[in-house]
Order: sequence, then C-alpha cells, then structure tokens
Amino acid sequence: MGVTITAFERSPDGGKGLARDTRVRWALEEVGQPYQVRGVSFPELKQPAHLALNPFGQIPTYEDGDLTLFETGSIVLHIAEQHAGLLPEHANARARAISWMFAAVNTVEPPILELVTARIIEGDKPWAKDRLPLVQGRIRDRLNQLATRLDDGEWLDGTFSAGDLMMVSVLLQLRPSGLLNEFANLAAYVARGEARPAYQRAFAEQLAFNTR
Ligand SMILES: N[C@@H](CCC(=O)N[C@@H](CS)C(=O)NCC(=O)O)C(=O)O
Repeated sequence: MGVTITAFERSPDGGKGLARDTRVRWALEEVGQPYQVRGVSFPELKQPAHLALNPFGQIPTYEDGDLTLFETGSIVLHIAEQHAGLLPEHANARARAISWMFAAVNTVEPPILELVTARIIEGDKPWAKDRLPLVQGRIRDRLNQLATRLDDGEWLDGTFSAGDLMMVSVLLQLRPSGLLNEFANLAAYVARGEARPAYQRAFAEQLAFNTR
C-alpha cells in the first residue's frame, strides 16, 4: 500500500505551497519515497474518520501500514529516521539537527502564526492595529537571533538536514509579509531550500493537486 498523506482537498492558498503537507511532501521527495495524497475537505477534517487520524482535525496526516502519525515535526522526523538523507550519521550532529526541527516549530513558528491571527483572523477587531507592530516586533527578534546564528553559513549546522527542511518551511510562511527580506542571509537561506530539486518536485506536486 505504501505511504498516504492527507492534504486540503483545495488549499486556501490555491497552491502557493504554504499548507503544511508541502513539508511532508518535501521530506518524502528528499529521501526518494513514493507517496499517495488523499484530499480532505474542511467539513471532513472535523468528522470522526479524520479525527481518528488527527485528534485536532488538521492536515497533514501520515499513514504507512498500521502506523498513523500527525504533526509535521513528528512526521518529518519519522521519515528522516526511516531513510538516509535527512539526518547526519554522527549521534551528536543528529541530535543537533533534531534540536533545529524543534526550534522551527516551537520557537520560530509561534510568532509567525500570531501574525496570521493578527492580520486575518482578528484583523477586524478594534485592537488589531495596535497589536500588529507588537507581533511583527516579536518575529523580528526571532529572525534577528536566527540570522545571527546562521551568519554566512549555507545551512544551520553543516550539511542540509531535516532541521533546515523544517526551518525553511516555517520561514516560507513569512514571504507574503515581506519581513523575511529584511534579513538578507535568511532570505538567501530560504531561497537555497526552495532551489533544492526535492522541494521543487514537492511544490510542483502540491500545485498540481490544488489546481486539478
Ligand atoms: N502543528 C500542526 C499544525 C497543523 C495545521 O495547522 N494544519 C492546518 C493546515 S496547514 C490545518 O489543518 N488547518 C485547518 C484547521 O485547523 O481546521 C502541524 O505542524 O502539523
């Protein structure tokens, strides 16, 4: 049967690659694993059949035989542990790459998600205009710290790893805001991620899926 992931039946971004199935597609492309995609509609996300796969009613999920996973961090880590190419061999370097995966979803992504909330979900609230600069400030603080660590490095810790895959995926969500371009080395880092053939294939697949 092989690997099946879920994605939005039609992503609200129309195929810009911002829905989180792109991260999982990218990881699978990096390690050369074929996969199938099952589209899920918004109402279906909150139905028992999908809630059995992801209790929070979200995409993506990952199914392989009798294993079902949710949360992109855990899915990408599982793929990276099963197949060569996304985690270094050396134990310490591997542990550091996993730290970067957690940093991406746990430290860098939260303020970025707040921006979406401030702009779109709560954009019509009376406090929205005052809140926006605060959220942008928190994002800039994080980007500044990340840019300082990356410096002129190609990737976060030596060779490309699942840590970079997650970090680039998280940073890509900032593109529409223009904030990323304030940090030239981070913008170049994200562009290097996007230029990887595996990312290109993943992007093309999700675009085709969303425009079929
Ligand atoms: N922390 C989760 C977040 C998953 C998530 O937010 N998925 C979005 C799509 S990118 C979703 O399904 N949103 C619909 C909803 O929450 O109802 C992960 O990394 O997998």
